[in-house]
Amino acid sequence: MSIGSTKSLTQINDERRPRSFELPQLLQARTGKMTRELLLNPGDHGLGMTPESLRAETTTVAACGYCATGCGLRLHVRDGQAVGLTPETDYPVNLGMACPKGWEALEVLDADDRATHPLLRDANGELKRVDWDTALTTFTERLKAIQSEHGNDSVAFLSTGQIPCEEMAFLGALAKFGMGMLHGDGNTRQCMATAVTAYKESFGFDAPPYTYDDFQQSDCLVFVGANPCIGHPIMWERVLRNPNSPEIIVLDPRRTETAMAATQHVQLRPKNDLAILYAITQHLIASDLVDHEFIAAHTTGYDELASHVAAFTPDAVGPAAGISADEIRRAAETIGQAKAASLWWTMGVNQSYEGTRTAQAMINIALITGNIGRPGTGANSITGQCNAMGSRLWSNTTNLFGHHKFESPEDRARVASILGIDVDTIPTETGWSYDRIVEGIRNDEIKGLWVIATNPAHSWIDRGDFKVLLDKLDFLVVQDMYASTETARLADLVLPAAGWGEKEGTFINSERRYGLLKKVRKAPGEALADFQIFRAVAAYWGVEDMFADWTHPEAVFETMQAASAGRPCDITGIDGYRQLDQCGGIQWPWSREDAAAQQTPPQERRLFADGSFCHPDAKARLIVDNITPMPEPPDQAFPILLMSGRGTVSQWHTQTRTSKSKVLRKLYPERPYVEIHPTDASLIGVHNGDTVSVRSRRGEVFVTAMVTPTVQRNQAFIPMHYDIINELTLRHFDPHSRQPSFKDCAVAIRKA
Ligand SMILES: Nc1nc2c(c(=O)[nH]1)N[C@H]1C(S)=C(S)[C@@H](COP(=O)(O)OP(=O)(O)OC[C@H]3O[C@@H](n4cnc5c(=O)[nH]c(N)nc54)[C@H](O)[C@@H]3O)O[C@H]1N2
Ligand SMILES: Nc1nc2c(c(=O)[nH]1)N[C@H]1C(S)=C(S)[C@@H](COP(=O)(O)OP(=O)(O)OC[C@H]3O[C@@H](n4cnc5c(=O)[nH]c(N)nc54)[C@H](O)[C@@H]3O)O[C@H]1N2
Ligand code: SF4
Ligand SMILES: [Mo]
Repeated sequence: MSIGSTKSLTQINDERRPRSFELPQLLQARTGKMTRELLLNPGDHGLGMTPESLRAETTTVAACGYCATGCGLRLHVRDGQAVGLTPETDYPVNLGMACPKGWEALEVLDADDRATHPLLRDANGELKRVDWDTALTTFTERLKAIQSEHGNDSVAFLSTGQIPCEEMAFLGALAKFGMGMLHGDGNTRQCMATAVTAYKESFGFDAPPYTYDDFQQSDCLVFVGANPCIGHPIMWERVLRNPNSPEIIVLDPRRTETAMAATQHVQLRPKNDLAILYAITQHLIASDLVDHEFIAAHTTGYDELASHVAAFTPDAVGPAAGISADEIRRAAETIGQAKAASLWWTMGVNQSYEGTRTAQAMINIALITGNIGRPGTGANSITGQCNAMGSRLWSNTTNLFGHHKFESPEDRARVASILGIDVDTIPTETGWSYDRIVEGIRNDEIKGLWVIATNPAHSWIDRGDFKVLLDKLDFLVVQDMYASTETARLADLVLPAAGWGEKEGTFINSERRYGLLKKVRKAPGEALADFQIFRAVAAYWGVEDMFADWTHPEAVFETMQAASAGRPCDITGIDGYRQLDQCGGIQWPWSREDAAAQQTPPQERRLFADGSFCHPDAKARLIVDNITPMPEPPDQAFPILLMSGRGTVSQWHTQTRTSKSKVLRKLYPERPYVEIHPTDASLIGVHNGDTVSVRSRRGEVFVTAMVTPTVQRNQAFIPMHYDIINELTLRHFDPHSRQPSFKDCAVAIRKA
């Protein structure tokens, strides 16, 4: 059965569709071969429709562009434009379901504040419309001037988990190999860096082992710092389909929708996860609920683990963590006695100053109980953005293209030969992490910044400080779908980008599935796909020969396939976009050998079934560490611990997209609000709906009080979707992953 389309992607590819914006004729003369080709095929690169099909109606399936669930959406196309969509019933991810963001995905493309033309800040400090030639000439001249004055490394980029793999790959290769940058990172640092570091150290590779079927196969699911009812509602639907009446253990300081559905809600005091997980481990060992055979055959470090956790008895840990020792014992016994236990985590773990070790404490529990590689098991990090997984593999930031190492001469030589580039263009060290790039701006080491598909003036921790730093830059380029984002408004140059639905490529979802993004809409005005912008930049920068083969996304996909060969993420067996389309996406790995043995990839595949991990000795590492004190605990002046996170299913991050849908706007509170406990509210004379001041050592904001017992006493919660949130947050990071610890800072709340 072909899930992809009534009309296959390739058929659509072979035909033509109305032209998107065409780069002006004069570029042709200026920049040679590559741009000439852009001119001939603007915006299309093989996704066109014939005049006949313009009249015809057709449908085609594409992966959603919001969260990492990666639902398949069937797009209804008329006259070459998608006019509606429905969740795809046969897509293996969502089985006919979608959340409101998915349903409204087309609506937000028509917003009035779409970036439709390049904008350049003029002598009066105003952003004014310019043509692409001026934009790209200015981009090149300004950044080259900065590099020649301050060195190549004084220009950096911040990328994203929300553009297709092929675009990330292009950006990473262009910036680092073509433009000579050393430093580039992405918003995945805010999101997945902890999981990446934890997996790399424990398994030897950044390899989330699960498949969504595991939600249905477990008889014990443990969610730590995860609220899938709001963040991943369609994954949660899979939990609801679980026929085993599973135990659901939720560790969350708040009584979230997910916690309400749990059989055991461990309502801990924030940031006591590591101690509690060690106490669970201690009790598992003390009760002999561990799998000695698995431990001996497939892990190292068990003795150190056992002696490290010995002091973390449930009695010693419970009261200080705000829970009872019995709750810990019950959770441990439930996990230890389950036939198939799975442990899932998201931002309550990743965004923490000891997140890496906390994630590894979960990995340890899965390993010592033999809960890995079997249906319904795993230590499973749930991904956030639609293509955060792609960013982890292909963005050329924290690792060299395709999880190679910048530091390794063999890896550099391999990547250089696959890309057909001079090995000397590849940096010999990993560039700075996001926070270090930000410090680089403070120290005048970074003078030029190129921001693509992320909105850090809202989302970066302690954004008040960050916005001041952005002002220090000599040149800030922002490439976004919307010209109105907090960051775009601060830019010197805005490059207008096509968005989801207006271009093609692949996203990798949370269960390692490559899904297809399709072009079913024409981008507004002169907006170009990021892919095309990168091609044009390459041409203006004078490195188009280096990217001569990077003509269209599927060509880059083939290069990614070559780079993946023989690695844990091998995708050499995928028969191009056509097969991705037919199968409803394909999980990595799918090697040439896999494909030779079995024509069609099975739909639900998990890793480590053979107990063989990616370290040279094939064994997983059990890693433990000391507990770290909270950097800014509540005190008399700032007595409340502030958390932040997802507010509703209908809001996405900094709201550049979701606030543009009338339907979605009806589904969330317009004004920013803070959730506070009824007792705390009555102590300061605050009623539900009052305006309150929330003040931290960084800033003060005024929001509506939402008085609710879902938060505990002396704790509060503000959704991250309102730009005020990061006025308050404290700039601190996990030392191993450098991920910001967004969910803990001290505030004072009073009636305004
Ligand atoms: N609707 C919607 N869905 C989204 C997104 C969105 O913006 N909107 N964003 C996507 C992205 S990029 C991401 S990363 C995911 C995030 O998905 P989640 O991580 O599930 O969402 P959060 O609300 O950030 O955090 C999860 C929970 O961590 C809890 N928490 C806070 N501090 C602690 C602690 O110390 N310990 C524990 N155990 N828990 C704690 C919070 O109370 C919160 O309920 O969602 C994705 N899905
Ligand atoms: N306090 C607090 N802060 C947080 C968090 C938290 O829990 N608490 N969570 C953090 C997490 S997990 C995340 S992932 C980040 C998210 O933070 P951001 O990445 O800053 O948030 P988004 O709103 O998703 O920004 C994506 C931008 O890309 C643009 N865009 C979308 N598609 C395209 C495209 O195809 N091309 C181009 N060029 N642009 C496009 C959108 O218009 C938008 O401006 O926030 C982090 N910040
Ligand atoms: S759950 Fe995620 S992938 Fe599915 S429709 Fe909603 S936003 Fe899109
Ligand atoms: Mo995220």
